[in-house]
Amino acid sequence: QAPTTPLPDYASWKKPEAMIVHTELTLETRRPFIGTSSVVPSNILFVRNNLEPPDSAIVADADAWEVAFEGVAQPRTMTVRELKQLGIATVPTVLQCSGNGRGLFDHEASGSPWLTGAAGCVVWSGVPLRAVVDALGGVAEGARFVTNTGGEVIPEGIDANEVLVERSVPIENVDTIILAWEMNGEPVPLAHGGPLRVIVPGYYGVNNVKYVKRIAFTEAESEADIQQTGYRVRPVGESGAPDQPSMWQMKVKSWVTHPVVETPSGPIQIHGVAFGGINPVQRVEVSTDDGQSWQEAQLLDPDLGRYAWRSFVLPVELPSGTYSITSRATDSEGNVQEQTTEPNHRGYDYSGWDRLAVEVTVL
Ligand code: MSS
Repeated sequence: QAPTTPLPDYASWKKPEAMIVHTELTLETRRPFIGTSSVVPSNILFVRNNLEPPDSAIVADADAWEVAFEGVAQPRTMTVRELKQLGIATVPTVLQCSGNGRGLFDHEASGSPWLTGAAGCVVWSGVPLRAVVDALGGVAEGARFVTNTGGEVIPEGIDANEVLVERSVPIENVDTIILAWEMNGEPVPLAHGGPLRVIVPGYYGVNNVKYVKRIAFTEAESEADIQQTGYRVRPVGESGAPDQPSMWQMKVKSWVTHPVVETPSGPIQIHGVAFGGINPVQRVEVSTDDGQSWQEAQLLDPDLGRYAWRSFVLPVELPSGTYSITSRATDSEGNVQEQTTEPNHRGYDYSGWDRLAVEVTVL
C-alpha cells in the first residue's frame, strides 16, 4: 500500500512503502517488511518522538556534541570526541516502543495505534557507561537511578517537566548501558537520536533517550511527567502515578511476519521474530489453528545475544483455506509469551499470541 501521509523531512530517507505514517512523529514498519536476518535495516526502522526533534545541525558535527555527567565523583561535561577515547562495545538490542501493539486492544487508548511495527532489532556501538563512570571517579554515594535527559529544545512558556524527555532506570543498568554513536554500521542519524543515544538493553524504547545531553546518577527518579505519571501501567480509566509499574524491562514476545495475508498452497515457510527482553529466547512454537495445537519452530542464525531478537521458521504444507497463524515464545527462564494481554489504560505492549495472530488465506 502507498503511504497515506508523506514522510516528515527528518525521516525522508526512510523507504516509503515500508512505513505506516501515523503522525509526523510516529512512523511504523509494515509487518511483512521484517526479514529473517535479525538486524532491521535503518531505512525501515520505526520512529517515535514525543517532541519535535532538534535541528539537524547537531549531527553535522557529531563529535562536538556535549554531555554533562552528574552524580559522579568528578562531575564534568564531555564531548563525543572524548567519549570515543574511553572504550567501545557493540550490542544488538530490540528497540520496542512501550505502545507497540496498542492498536490490538479494544479500548481506544490515546497514542498511535501501533500494530507490530514499533519494534526492530538494531546493532549499536558506543562507549560502555561503566567506562565513563570509572574515568570520572565512580558513582556518588546514595545514587539509585541513572537519569538521562534528551536534548530537545523545550518550547518557551511551558513547565519543562510537562514535556521534557528525561527517564530514570535502576542503577544496576550502569553495567549494560552504552552511549551509542553508531547504529547498524553508520553514525546514529538524527531520527534515531544522533549524535549520541543512551541504550538500555532489554528496556522499552522510551528509556533509550535520544540526543542525550545529561546523564545523572540520582537518588530519586526524574521529576519529569514522562517518568512520574507517564509510562505507568494501570487499569483502564485510572490516572498515572509513581507507585505503578514503570515501562522498564520488556516481556517475552514473538510474532509471525510471513505469510500475513495470502499465499499459494503447497510448502510454506512461516517465519517471524522472537525476543525475551532481558533474557535470551529459548524456543518458539507456531500454531496454524488458532492456538489449538503447536509445532516447534527452528531458531535461525545468527544468534546476536540475549538482547537481540531471533528469527524463527516453521516449514508447513497447507491445503487451500483460511488459517489463523500465530507464534508463542519462551525465554531462558521459562517465561512463556502470554495468550492475551490484560487491557491497561495507555495500551502498553500488547504481547498476547491471540491477537498477534494473522488471518491467512492459502490460495
Ligand atoms: N528520546 C528523546 N530525546 N525524545 C523522545 O521523544 N522517545 C522515546 C525514545 N527516546 C524519545 C526518546 C520513545 S517513546 C521511543 S519508543 C524511542 O525513543 C523510539 O526510538 P526510535 O529510534 O525508533 O525513534 Mo515509546 O516507549
